[in-house]
Amino acid sequence: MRRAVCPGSYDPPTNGHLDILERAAFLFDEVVVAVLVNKSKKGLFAVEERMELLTEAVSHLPNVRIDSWHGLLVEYCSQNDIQAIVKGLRAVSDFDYELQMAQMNQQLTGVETLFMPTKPENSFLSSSLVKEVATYGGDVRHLLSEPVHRRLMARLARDA
Ligand code: COD
Repeated sequence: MRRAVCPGSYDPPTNGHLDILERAAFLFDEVVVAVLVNKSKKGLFAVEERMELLTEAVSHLPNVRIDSWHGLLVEYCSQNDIQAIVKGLRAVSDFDYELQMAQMNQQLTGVETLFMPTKPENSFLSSSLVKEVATYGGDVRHLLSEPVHRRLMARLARDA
């Protein structure tokens, strides 16, 4: 079985993430979406909440499941018999950081990373910018699934 992982913070999942997950699901027998902790980012949603949002967002993809992990990504791959890491690339700035991680991960256990170019309409889209724009009252409805948008608005209203 060809199994891949799409790791990320997913805080929250955007339409850019979802596009990569759909395309990975087409290429692999099974795709695991792993919510990991990026220590350089402060989270808005708890890991469990992000998993709920992702579960709803990929309900139309039968070969995709959601998981979480606190630790090294390569360790997760080894423990779950995962042969490939799939990452979305938006711009050259993504590439610098992602290449470094891909090479480190390859060097650690031999696991390969495959890069998938984002669709042009999603190339500016990040969870961080969506949160920032929404915090200042900007409309981000078209950048998120309806349930994610609803939960984001509720969370920002609660924290205001
Ligand atoms: N279009 C296409 N792809 C996108 C878009 C978009 N609009 N937005 C994001 N993506 C891609 C990102 O490029 C990334 O590949 C993935 O989706 C997830 O993005 P984020 O922002 O949700 O997640 P990140 O970048 O914070 O995730 C980083 C990890 C958590 C994966 C990383 O820190 C990690 O592997 N941590 C675990 C600890 C570890 O193993 N560290 C050593 C690394 S060498």
